[in-house]
Amino acid sequence: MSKPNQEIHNCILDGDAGKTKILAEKIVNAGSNPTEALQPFITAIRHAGDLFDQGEFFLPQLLLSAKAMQAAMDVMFPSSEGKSAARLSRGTVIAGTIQGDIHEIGKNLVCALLSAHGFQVVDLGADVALDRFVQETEQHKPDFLVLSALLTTTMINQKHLIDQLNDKGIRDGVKVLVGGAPVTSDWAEEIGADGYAPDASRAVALAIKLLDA
Ligand code: B12
Repeated sequence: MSKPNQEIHNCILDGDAGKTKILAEKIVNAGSNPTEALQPFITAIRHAGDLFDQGEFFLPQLLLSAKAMQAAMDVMFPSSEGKSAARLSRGTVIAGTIQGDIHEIGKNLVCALLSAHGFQVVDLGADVALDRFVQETEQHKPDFLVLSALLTTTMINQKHLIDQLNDKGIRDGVKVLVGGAPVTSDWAEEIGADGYAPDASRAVALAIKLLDA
């Protein structure tokens, strides 16, 4: 691992949001592509998850690492609210992490990239109740629903939501994209989603492809 990447890794694992922010600012000021430059941060936060899994990291440490990760994202992908209103919207998106699940770093990244590519994104946040997704879909009729799940126990709520959209007769009016670490293309097919992508860049490519289809 090169030195700057090692520094990033250490800052995330130490949960040092202040230092992580400074590193992210340096990257932005150097004019690097933020999507590519974020990769070592993603590797580091996943490593924190592995350490947690192995019992070498406890929840408060994981939480600090997550805060440091979010600090980097805030610098590298500043909110594009307002900016997107000024330009032609490519399509409308309602996004959120599914009920029962508080992970939102990946979802935030997907939202940031969609927004950067001209989609108008309404981010409902994390642990979003299924009823809320249904209400927002009925009211705003978005082109896409972007549903994130990071827990094997909450993935099932992606299916429950699609079932509810079907019951309400509004499923055909919206394209449902699913993702998150435990989600696969097989799962997407099994629950009747319109698509799955393994990362934020491919989520954008998928949304563009589906709009053009
Ligand atoms: C950070 C983190 C946390 C943070 C979250 C902070 C936050 N604000 O988001 C905190 C500390 C709060 C946390 C809590 C918990 N966590 Co946690 N956490 C993680 C960790 C380390 C990283 C997740 C992350 O941010 N990854 C980086 C982002 C960039 O990647 P991503 O989320 O996968 O997103 C990318 C893609 O998946 C995709 N994507 C994401 N969403 C979508 C949506 C669509 C539509 C598309 C197309 C694509 C897409 O694009 C993203 C960008 O490229 C993972 C480990 C891991 N390997 O994933 C564990 C992990 C997910 N957590 C885990 C667990 C168990 C928990 C807790 C239950 C712990 C506990 N005992 O309380 C709680 C959850 C409580 C709850 N009800 O939700 C387990 C899950 C195990 C399982 N089988 O389900 C993991 C895998 C850790 C582990 N190895 O044990 N966690």
